[in-house]
Amino acid sequence: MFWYAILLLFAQKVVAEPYTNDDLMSFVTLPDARAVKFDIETLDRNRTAPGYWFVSPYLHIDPDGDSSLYEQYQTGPHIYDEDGTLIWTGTMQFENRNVFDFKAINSFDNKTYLSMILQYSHDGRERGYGMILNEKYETFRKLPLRKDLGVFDIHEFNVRKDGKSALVTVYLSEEISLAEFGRPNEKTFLETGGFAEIDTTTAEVIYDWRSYNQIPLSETNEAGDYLISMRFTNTLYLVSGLDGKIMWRLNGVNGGDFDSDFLFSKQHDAKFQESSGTRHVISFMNNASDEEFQEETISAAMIVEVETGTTPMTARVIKRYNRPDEDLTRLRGNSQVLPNQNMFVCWSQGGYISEHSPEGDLLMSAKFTSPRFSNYRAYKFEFTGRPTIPPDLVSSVWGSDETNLVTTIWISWNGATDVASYNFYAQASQFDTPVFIGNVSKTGFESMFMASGYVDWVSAEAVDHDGNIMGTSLIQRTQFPNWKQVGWSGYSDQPRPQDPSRFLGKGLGFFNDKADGSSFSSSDDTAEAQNRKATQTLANTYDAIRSIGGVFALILLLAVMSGIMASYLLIRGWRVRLYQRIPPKEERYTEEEEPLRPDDD
Ligand SMILES: *[C@@H]1O[C@H](CO)[C@@H](O)[C@H](O)[C@H]1NC(C)=O
Ligand SMILES: *[C@@H]1O[C@H](CO)[C@@H](O)[C@H](O)[C@H]1NC(C)=O
Ligand SMILES: *[C@@H]1O[C@H](CO)[C@@H](O)[C@H](O)[C@H]1NC(C)=O
Ligand SMILES: CC(=O)N[C@H]1CO[C@H](CO)[C@@H](O)[C@@H]1O
Repeated sequence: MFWYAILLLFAQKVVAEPYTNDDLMSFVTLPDARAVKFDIETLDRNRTAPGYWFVSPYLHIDPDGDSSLYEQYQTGPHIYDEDGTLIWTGTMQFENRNVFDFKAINSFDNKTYLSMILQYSHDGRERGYGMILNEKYETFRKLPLRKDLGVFDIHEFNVRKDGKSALVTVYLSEEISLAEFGRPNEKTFLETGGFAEIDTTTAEVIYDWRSYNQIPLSETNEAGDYLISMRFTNTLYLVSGLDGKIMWRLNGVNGGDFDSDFLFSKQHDAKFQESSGTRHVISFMNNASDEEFQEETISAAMIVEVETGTTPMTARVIKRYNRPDEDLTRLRGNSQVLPNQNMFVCWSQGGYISEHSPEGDLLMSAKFTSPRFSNYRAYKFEFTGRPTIPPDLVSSVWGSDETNLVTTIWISWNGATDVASYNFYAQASQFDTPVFIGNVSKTGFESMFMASGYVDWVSAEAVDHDGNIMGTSLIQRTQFPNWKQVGWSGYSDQPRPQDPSRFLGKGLGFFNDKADGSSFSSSDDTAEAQNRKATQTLANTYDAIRSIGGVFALILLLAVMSGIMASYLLIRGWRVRLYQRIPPKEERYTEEEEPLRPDDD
């Protein structure tokens, strides 16, 4: 009995701390994807650099095994704007696989591409790839690592400026003899690190360097030498591109080869910022701690200047950007000097990122609302995304009788940057002309439009800031509930979709989330005026509560809406059930089947 009580207590404690899922965004238009939310703590819009955040949240650093439980996709490459609004999720494209070092690159034909490391698969069937995507999010290069170099390491996939080659880190288990330790007949396995330079067209290995150490990062300078950062020796090395010999050491066990005014430890992401003759400017992340030890109390992004032409050689710290919450980043992380000289830093755990002015002012800090996810590296880049897939649209209708039917349309366009607004159309049938039923500004990753009445064969256009049509959705049927179950009490057994052109003419109206009512036909008859007033109130209310977000807002909106409707329509027994049903693939119509021509009338 006693043990039973203890057990019960324990069970209750476990139950009392459940995982919630409101730390993830969800979308009507992309039901299979969830995206981490950002909690933005600091944002000085006037001084942050232009650009989007490039992040790749992961749950565990090693791939998770397969599960037969249904699970929405959550990890992989993502792009956000600086308000934390999702721009692109690649989680479905990369099947929830872990992705690392996701960034934008300008190494090919003057266009911006995306590069990343696709981690090896859990079942071992794939050994990982260096991926390069174009601005349509299509695969441009998929580069395997030569078999004898093991799996594609997650630390670095660095496409060189000319686009011809890329630097990758390599981890290998090598069997070595213990002869030099006085045991000539014994052998052991040693985990060794190194790097390889691979051809970005053929994946051929151009250069390959090994050490008996563990190497997180590398990059080369103009002289063709390689900068190596070893976190377990707290040292940066310059390795000759000619013979692989170590030319100098910065920091480390014996203090290195420099007269230096700073120390660092467990560093990550060392990069040449400038390199000319004997002077090098190097940025890196000084995390000052690892899982076991800590040497300082605060991690920092550092920029240091190294002079190799003097005797002794000198190393001076130029800038140091402390972690804003004054905590330690014990693993991973990176720093990026932005074109305007701001410093962008990823402190890794919990997706913590920050941006700093060159003077060291904190301009932005944000982290995932979810403590469950982390992010190895984050970057900020300007980018134009033009997906080939059309915008995703979902339309559904509800109501309790003919007087209060409402069609709700959800729209998103995964990866499209610069969308300003959406135009919506409905048709009387598959063969009728699309009729413009209204427009909304893009409000987030996903936008919503509501039309009074029951419209079907719905489609939308994405419009840019200059009014150009950027893309058109497929035509979707409006989903409807089981009318009996939601308490339908209209004249007919069940409602039928209305002809949107006749509809507009009669002034029954559609409403816009813009309060100017610009999409209404101008007639001064009283019913229309009343209708406009009502829908305008509704639109204003919708605007006001939109920022609250989520289901709560929707419920509130429904409550307000029923009040308004009751005031000018004869309402009997308003009973609304919110429902969503996503059409299975075969219910969707292809553009070839359904040419969509916007009607300007
Ligand atoms: C940002 O810039 C705008 C326009 O230059 C200015 O009106 C505003 O006061 C600035 N805000 C801050 C916080 O500096
Ligand atoms: C890239 O742009 C520059 C300047 O606009 C131009 O001179 C060059 O030919 C372009 N290169 C390619 C490959 O399009
Ligand atoms: C909707 O379209 C009208 C007419 O083209 C335009 O004046 C208005 O700005 C648009 N509204 C939005 C939110 O795009
Ligand atoms: C192991 C090691 O080098 N730790 C150093 C970390 O960095 C701080 C200063 O940046 C030094 O005080 C530690 O000795």
